[in-house]
Amino acid sequence: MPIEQTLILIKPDGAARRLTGLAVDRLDASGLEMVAAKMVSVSEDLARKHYQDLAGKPFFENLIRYIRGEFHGLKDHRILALVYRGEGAIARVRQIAGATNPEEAAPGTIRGSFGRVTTKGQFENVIHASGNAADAAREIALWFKPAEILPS
Ligand code: IDP
Ligand code: MG
Repeated sequence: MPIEQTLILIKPDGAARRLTGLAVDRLDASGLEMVAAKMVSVSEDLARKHYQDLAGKPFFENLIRYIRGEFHGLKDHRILALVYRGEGAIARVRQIAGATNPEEAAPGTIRGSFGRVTTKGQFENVIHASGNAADAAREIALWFKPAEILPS
């Protein structure tokens, strides 16, 4: 298994429901290493770049509002961004996170335990985790400067 880095965001529903510590606890328990962390004010531009591959999906505009905390009253649109590093980190964090749709996420995963689909159909799935190596590289470069990530 190669050493990988992956981007994690604690989404606004996770922050609002005080699940940040719990998510970090599960990530730490995996043995992967936290190598970057900061609070980020999510601009419209950053949100759209982060989710650029989903532009055109019917849920896209709500997704941009969601990640900016507009449904959860986040002050200054701030969310916690993290980079974890370790063997097979991308797939392992995806497994800890669970499936995209919280109703389909396995019990015991973060999304399976704590996510929900609102009555309006909005997925509230607590965390973002990079989907593959290409996404991870692009997303980490988007959210972090190289100097903000601990060297290996
Ligand atoms: P992922 O977060 O598991 O990688 P993606 O397909 O990359 O899933 O979608 C990014 C985010 O867009 C999801 O985490 C979720 O917040 C939202 N999303 C994806 N599919 C749907 C949908 O069918 N309805 C509502 N929101 C969705
Ligand atoms: Mg994705």
